[in-house]
Amino acid sequence: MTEIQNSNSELVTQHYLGNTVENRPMYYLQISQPLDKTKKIIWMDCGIHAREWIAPAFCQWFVKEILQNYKSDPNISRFLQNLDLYILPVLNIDGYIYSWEKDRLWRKNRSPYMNGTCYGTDLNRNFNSSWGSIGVSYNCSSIIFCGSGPESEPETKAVAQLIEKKKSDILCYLTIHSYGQYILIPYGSTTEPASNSEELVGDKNFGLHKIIAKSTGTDDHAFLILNLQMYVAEKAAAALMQKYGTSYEVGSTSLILYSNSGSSRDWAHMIGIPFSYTFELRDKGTHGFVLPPDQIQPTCEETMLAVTTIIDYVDHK
Ligand code: ING
Ligand code: ZN
Repeated sequence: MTEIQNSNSELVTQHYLGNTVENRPMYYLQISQPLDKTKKIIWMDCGIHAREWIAPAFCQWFVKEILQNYKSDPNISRFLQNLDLYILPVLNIDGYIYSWEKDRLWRKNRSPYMNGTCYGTDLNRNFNSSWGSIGVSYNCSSIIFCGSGPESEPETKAVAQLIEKKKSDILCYLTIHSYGQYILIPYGSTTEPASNSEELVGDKNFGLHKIIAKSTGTDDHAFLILNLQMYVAEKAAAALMQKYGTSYEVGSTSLILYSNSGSSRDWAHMIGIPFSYTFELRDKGTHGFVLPPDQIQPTCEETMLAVTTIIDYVDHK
């Protein structure tokens, strides 16, 4: 990350975020052009779950693509005029390293519990969104252990503090996982539609992608709000499919999969970030977390189309 910053200093700044349980420093990259103007923010984190290796690979690919093409690609240069990109390539660094060195299928972070007799909190159950209520375990040996309280883990806290501080500028929160080929919208913790965001009111006359007005909170608006996040996700899935024919399913987490609480996606939307998505990258279970190397690049290429589609729509605000 330091190398990327040093060789692209007109565009990239590396920022410290906090330390992991095992005291490794966490950094994110800010991509801004020009560097000194305040703009709206797109946040993307990868690797909250250790074994989902294709996710950090995608964050790296994304940064590489932006740096390589921001001058020549009119699309990228246009959205960079209005938006800054904040990229956290590996959220769960300790777990990621553990999955390389000790246990390929490790998921959680590496915090010791019960006097070091069990390890790891599921960081995607540790956020302060209906924490501990559904789709979690209080047993520290479970892979969905939610921790001792909301934000009990330093990795969660580091991310939550930054997002909280910047939330009025963040238009879109993206969190990248594998696997299953889904684009998931809030909420995971309730089947109620995500309808609490004023900024998401769409107008049918503008084809639902223009964000034009403040919500009056009527049911009619709620309908439009729900469908705007869906609409953008559908566009993203369609763009992704153009590349290699890979098909993605789009929907609310609790409706199309299963319920969970304490996810970063739910939390980000709950604190007011208008667009919040979880990506579940390839595949659909043939190889699962152990995606063969020859699928890394095609997965990154197609996902790039989905993510830039979302950024484009959000930018049309
Ligand atoms: N999936 C996410 C998880 O934390 C999720 C997101 C939640 C998907 C609930 C479906 C239902 O479980 C993975 N793969 O980590
Ligand atoms: Zn995951």
